[in-house]
Amino acid sequence: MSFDVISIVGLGYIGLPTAAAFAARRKTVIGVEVNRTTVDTINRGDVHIVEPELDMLVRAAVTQGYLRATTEAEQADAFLIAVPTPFHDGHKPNLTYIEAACCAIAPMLKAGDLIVLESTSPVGTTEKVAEWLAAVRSDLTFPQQAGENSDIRIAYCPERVLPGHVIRELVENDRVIGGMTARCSEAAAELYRIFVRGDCILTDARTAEMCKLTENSFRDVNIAFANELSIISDKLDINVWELIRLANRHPRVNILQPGPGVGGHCIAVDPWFIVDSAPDDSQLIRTARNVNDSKPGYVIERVARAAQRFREPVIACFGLAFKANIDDLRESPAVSIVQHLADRFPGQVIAVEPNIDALPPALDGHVRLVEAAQALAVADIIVILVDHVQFKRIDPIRMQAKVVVDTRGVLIRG
Ligand code: SAJ
Repeated sequence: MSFDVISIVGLGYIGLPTAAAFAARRKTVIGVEVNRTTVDTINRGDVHIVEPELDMLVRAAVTQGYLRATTEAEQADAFLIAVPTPFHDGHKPNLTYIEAACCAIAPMLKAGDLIVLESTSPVGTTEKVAEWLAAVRSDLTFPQQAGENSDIRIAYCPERVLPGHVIRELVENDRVIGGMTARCSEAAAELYRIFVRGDCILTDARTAEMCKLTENSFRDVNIAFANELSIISDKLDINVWELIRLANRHPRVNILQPGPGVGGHCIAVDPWFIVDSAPDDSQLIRTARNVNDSKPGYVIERVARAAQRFREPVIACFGLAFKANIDDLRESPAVSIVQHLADRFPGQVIAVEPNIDALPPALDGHVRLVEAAQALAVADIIVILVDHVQFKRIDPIRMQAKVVVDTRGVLIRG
């Protein structure tokens, strides 16, 4: 198969780096994006998201004419869907963005085209994609109708890249590729081999969908275990960081780190897709989600207890991002903790976040954003919410006279 023109639908955290990766291999890439401002930004050679090296790659791709963004789908040889899959109330997966992407590309399809879904999705979504497309294009055959001989090939291939390392991981990570038929898998593998240096491992669509959900649920359950240990250790007067370090010296134990809760748009969301598919059988996965979601409340209560010792303490919160060394505040447990503390202790909460210049709307007007030195000078209580490298460099002596609630073990782990 030859993929001369590749269309990426959704130019977000995954779609844009993927588009840039194909363009870097001198493929003509058409990015389809509903947000006009994003389209204009990319067509100027700029980027709308922060990710190391992405700006350089996009600028080169656009100026050399390999990448172009548009709001309307156009014909291509392969379509890659990378749109969000959030959940509705009650943790029900919301597939409306995927359905809209299918509606947009269906009129452009021709025999021989390949469609790959990358969005994290509940099991069975790839089959739905095939149904949505077939409903619009009765003139073409699809894998559920014609098997290996279908005009259109459809596969699922989850992204697995870690924010902050996207460009490297996009190329180096192995890819799990689940076609609706073996030919669909082969076609998708050929597409990814254009830039992927890791292995492309073939399976069926449902297994590939579940594989993505399993990876993130595994991490969530492991973090929940660490978070539960941290609460138990507080009660038993044990240092949880030392405890985990020692337990991990066992050759078959590898516990992750506790924190103030689990943030981001993947680990805190994806396990719910499994729970929704098999509610009666997902007890451990559901419990892990609840344990991690309850951790911010536990931290807030710890700070409130510490505050009882003071008349009007200044509470300095170190870190707002959802994890270390990034500027991403979305679904950040740190933001939610600071917001609750600011409600409870109005005028007394300050925040330090070296990776941003302005506070998010949820905190603006309620909290002051200050430099670390100022916070260290005025704070009575220090709450460490993110293990940014800048915080690890602070001399612990500067916190000695303060009450410190260290949710990330920064002072212990260094
Ligand atoms: N966290 C802890 N303790 C830990 C590790 C993480 O509390 O030991 C917290 C972080 O602080 C953060 C949250 O968990 O709030 C998630 O961070 P993360 O680094 O575990 O994961 P993400 O959301 O940045 O990226 C994950 C990755 N999945 C796995 O490692 C299995 C990434 O490979 C996926 O591509 C990504 O989800 C995704 O897009 O699904």
